[in-house]
Amino acid sequence: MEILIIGAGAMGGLFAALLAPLTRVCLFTTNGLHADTITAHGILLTDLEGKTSTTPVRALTRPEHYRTQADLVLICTKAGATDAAARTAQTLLAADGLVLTLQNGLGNLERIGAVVGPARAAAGTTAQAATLLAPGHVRHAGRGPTVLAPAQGFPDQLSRLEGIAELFNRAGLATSITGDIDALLWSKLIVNVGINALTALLRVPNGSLIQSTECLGLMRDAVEEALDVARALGIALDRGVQQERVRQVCDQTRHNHASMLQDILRGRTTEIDAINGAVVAKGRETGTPTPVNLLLTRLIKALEATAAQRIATLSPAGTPPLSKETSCSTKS
Ligand code: KPL
Repeated sequence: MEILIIGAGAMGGLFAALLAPLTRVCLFTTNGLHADTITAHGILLTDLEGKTSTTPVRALTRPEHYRTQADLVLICTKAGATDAAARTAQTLLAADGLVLTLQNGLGNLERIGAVVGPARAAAGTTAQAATLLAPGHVRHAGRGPTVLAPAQGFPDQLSRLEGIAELFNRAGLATSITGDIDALLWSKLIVNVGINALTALLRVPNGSLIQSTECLGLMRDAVEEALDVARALGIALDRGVQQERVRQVCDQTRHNHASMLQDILRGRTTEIDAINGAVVAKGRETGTPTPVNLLLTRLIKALEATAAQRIATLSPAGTPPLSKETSCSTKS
């Protein structure tokens, strides 16, 4: 199987390093430094036991340098790069090939399907945890299940997904298949709704969210709203099970810095629109109130907008006096 992985971040790098010994794998990234480092030195993987190994993988930054056609395009980019990744996939995918998104958030599958054709786009979720330590250097931070699902209305994708799942399993990526794509994507969304924005705003690891009643309450409220929206859309998810799952993920990934926190710390645009913002948008469509998710979305957008002015520490001379332009006066 000829696999093209788009996105050379932590997850793209992990899948590439584990799949490349079994089949032909090429990485596509728009980041020249990442591509050059991977082409020159391969992917350096620090495994769960702390041992390192290097896997040779070809990396490209330009679609025209891919001289073959992919049977599978795996999209592992941030949600903000989905449209560009779908356009790249469209030019490099074999006629009978499949694009599989493993991205966070809602809307990726639809956007990819709009470019490559809905019959050629499927989705999955993964609970593998990985951190990008440096260009081409990935730390495998935790094992978790990967689940794949055919897109609604395209059950014939199933046989190809079975072949992909078999390959992933041989690579040590425990993978199964479900027929319920909505429940799959929403139950992953709900985890991200509860954890990502709050950890980014509070600048804490995932585990901190379950250590105070204040955090637990905010997390529960955001998740409860997302469950209201899922119910309004006819997606059957058990409230108790979902709430408990978010709590468990916080516990199991207690030292992890969620991807949105990492984006904020790197001054990057986050996936807020595809996560809490998507809950707000679907809430509007279904007439379901989502005030907590709206506030979280607005706060993250405000964080993004003020990244350059962030105050990290109190200046040694103390707080500077307000200048005339910045001081506020109240006139009666
Ligand atoms: O998917 C994640 C993310 O960081 O995006 C979780 C599950 C919250 C793990 O950190």
